Amino acid sequence: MLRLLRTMWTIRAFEEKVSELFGRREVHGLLHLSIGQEAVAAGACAALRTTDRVVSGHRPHGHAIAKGVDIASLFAELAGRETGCCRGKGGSMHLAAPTTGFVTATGIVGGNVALALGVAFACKEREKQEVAAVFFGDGAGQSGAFHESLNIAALWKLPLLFICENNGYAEFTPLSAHTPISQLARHAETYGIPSATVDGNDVLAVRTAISDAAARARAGGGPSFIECMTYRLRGHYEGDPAKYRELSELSDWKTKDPIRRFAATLVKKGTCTHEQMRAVEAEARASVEAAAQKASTGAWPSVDEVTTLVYAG
Ligand SMILES: Cc1ncc(C[n+]2csc(CCOP(=O)(O)OP(=O)(O)O)c2C)c(N)n1
Repeated sequence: MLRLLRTMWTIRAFEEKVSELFGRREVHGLLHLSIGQEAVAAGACAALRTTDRVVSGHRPHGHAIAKGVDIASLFAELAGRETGCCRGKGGSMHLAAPTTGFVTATGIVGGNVALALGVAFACKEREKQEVAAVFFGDGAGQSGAFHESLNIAALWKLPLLFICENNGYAEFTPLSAHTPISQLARHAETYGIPSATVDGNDVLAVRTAISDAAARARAGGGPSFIECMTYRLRGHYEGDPAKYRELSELSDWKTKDPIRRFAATLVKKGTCTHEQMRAVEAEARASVEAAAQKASTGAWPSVDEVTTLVYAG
């Protein structure tokens, strides 16, 4: 329980620090924070093994942290330093750390689902009971790649977990304006894929749903679709004034903050004390500060680096 809480606090502290560094122009590029959605990343990755593979999208920090990617290498990546997990060439939307099982993130909305299909195919071919999981938003659910991937994953019984973070918006467009389907999990039914819609702000509900899906995939049962209902407490990108949503909606979701809610439940149940809760938050914040400090001393890439590992068509 404390580990789940620590993961969520680490993600929150990391993104708050990133926001601060962005304000100081020490972190560059377009930033999409997942503050408010931490329970999905923490709950899902807690149900996966190190050898399982994760693919993420344009809002990937939480998924990378929960999958065990070194935080200092993430800070360095966002700052464009050579010590970054992609030598500073990927930035926020293109993180990768394959040794942790975090295969990649990509800014191509929906494209990540098709990439994960390939990863799941490789997992099946290797016959080591590994599973692949892909995180995507409700907006990605309207892409052709998403539907093609559901079809092939079902047809070939691939060990792929479709994890939809339904936060009610695609950029500035509410769900009701981009699809007539209110629950994306219903798409899974069409392809005969088992699905569940869970409270994405309840870390234990997410973990249980992903554990069940992963067990099914390992046993040869093919893909599953888990829709996690959640909300981003920040704008679509850092700096987004978010005028497209009511303040009352935001304040309502703040009362469902996944971290504070989980901490309160643990104290209420007597699983831990208020002091232990505060200590977990303090430890997470200290580790994030130390990682940011370490990253800030990383070397900048040499000029030669500019042309390595870069493909231009
Ligand atoms: C193929 C493609 N089309 C459009 C965009 C621009 N874009 C970036 S984020 C986004 C919305 C994604 O919404 P959703 O999938 O719900 O994820 P969320 O931002 O809510 O996490 C869009 C359309 C893109 N990056 N890639």
